[in-house]
Amino acid sequence: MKKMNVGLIGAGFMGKAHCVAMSNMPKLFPDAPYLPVFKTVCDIVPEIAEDFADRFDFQNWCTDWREIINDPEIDIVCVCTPNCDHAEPSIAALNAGKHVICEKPMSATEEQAEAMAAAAAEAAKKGVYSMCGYQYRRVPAIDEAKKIIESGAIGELTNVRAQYLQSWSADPRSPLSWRFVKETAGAGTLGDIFTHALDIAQYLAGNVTDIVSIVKTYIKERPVQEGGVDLLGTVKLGDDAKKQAVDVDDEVSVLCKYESGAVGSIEATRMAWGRNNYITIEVHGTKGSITWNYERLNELEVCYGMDDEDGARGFKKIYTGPANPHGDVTWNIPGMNIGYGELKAIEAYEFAKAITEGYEPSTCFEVGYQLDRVCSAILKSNDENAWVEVK
Ligand code: SOE
Repeated sequence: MKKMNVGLIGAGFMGKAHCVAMSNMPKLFPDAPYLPVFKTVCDIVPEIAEDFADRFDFQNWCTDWREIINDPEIDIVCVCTPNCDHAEPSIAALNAGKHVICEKPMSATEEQAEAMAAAAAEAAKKGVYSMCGYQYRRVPAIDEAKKIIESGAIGELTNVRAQYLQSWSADPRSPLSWRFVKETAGAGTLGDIFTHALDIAQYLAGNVTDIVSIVKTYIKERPVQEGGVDLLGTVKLGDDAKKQAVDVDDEVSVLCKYESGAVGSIEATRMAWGRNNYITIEVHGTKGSITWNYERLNELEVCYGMDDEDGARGFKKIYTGPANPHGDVTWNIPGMNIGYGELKAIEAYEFAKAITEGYEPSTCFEVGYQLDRVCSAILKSNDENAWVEVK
C-alpha cells in the first residue's frame, strides 16, 4: 500500500484525535488511498513531544515546527496548535508543497485566514491541498440529511435552527487556557464551537448573507492554567491560583438570513450546565422537517409532513449504518453506532481521497476563511447593535 509521511504540529487533544483517526483510516476504509506513516511530532514542550512520539510511534520528535516543514520526506502536515499559531506553519507547509490539515477555526484573525486561503489557492494550482477540521458536517446522519434536502423531499427550506451547547467552562474555577485569551484564540465560543454549528447549517442550507448578533462574556476572570496541554475544564483551580482577565466571549446568539431566502438562528455557549457536546440542527421545509443532535449522532429524525396522513404525522427515526453515507466506517448493524473517533477517521479518509485524487476537500481553507468572515460580521453586529452583511 502507498505510504504518506505525516508531520504533526501540536501534541494536545486534537493532535491525539487526528493521529488516532489517521491510523484507523486504512483499517476502517477498505479503499483507503494510503497508509499514513508517523514521521515527526512537534510540540513546544519537549516532554509532551517525546511522550507523544513514544505512544504514537512517531520516528522523531522536535520542538520547532520548521524542522517538519524543512523535511523533504514529509508529505502531510497536521496543524493542531492554538489558533494564533495556525497561519505561519500552514502557509509555510503549503509553500513547501505539503498537504495541510489544520484545526478550526482557521486562525485568530481574519487577516491570517485570508493569507491562509490565498496560500491554499496557489498551492491547489500545483496539486497541493488544504483542509480545515470542521468534521461534524461529515457525520453520516448529516450527509443523509443533505441527501434528503437535495432530493426535495422536505421542500424549500424556510428555517434552519442550529445550536452548539457545552458546559465545560460554566464553572468559574475551570482554568483559563489559551482558549480564553483573544491574542491566542482570536475569539471564545464564537471561533471554538459556534463555527461548527455554522458550518453544519451552511453545509445543509447554503451560505449566510446577513446576521444580527448578541455576544456575551459572563465570567470576566478565571484562574490560570500553567503549562501542559489544555485541560478543557476537567480540573478546577482553587482560590490560591493566579487570576487573569477573560477577553473573549462565553456565548453567541445570532439571527441570520441565507442566500436561498431561508432564515434561521444559531447559538453557542460553553456555559450551558447539563449540555456536553450538544450540537443540534433543525431544518424546516415547506413539505417536511429534519432534526438531529450530536449526543445521539447516529440517529436522524425526519418528518415527511405533507406525505403523512393527518393523525399519523410525526418524526421518523433513521438509525444510520452501512446503508447511509460513509457506511464503510460504520459497524455492520445500524444501532451499533459510531462516535467521535470514527468521525475523525471519516475526515481523514475524505482528506486522503482529496489529496490523492486531486481536488479541494469540501472543508478547504477557502471555506474556513468564509466561516471566519461570518464570525467577523457577528462581532461587528454586536458592536454596532445592528444587522451586518457578511463580506
Ligand atoms: C472545546 O470546546 C472543543 O474541544 C472544541 O475546540 C472542538 O472543536 C469541539 O469539537 C469539542 O469541544
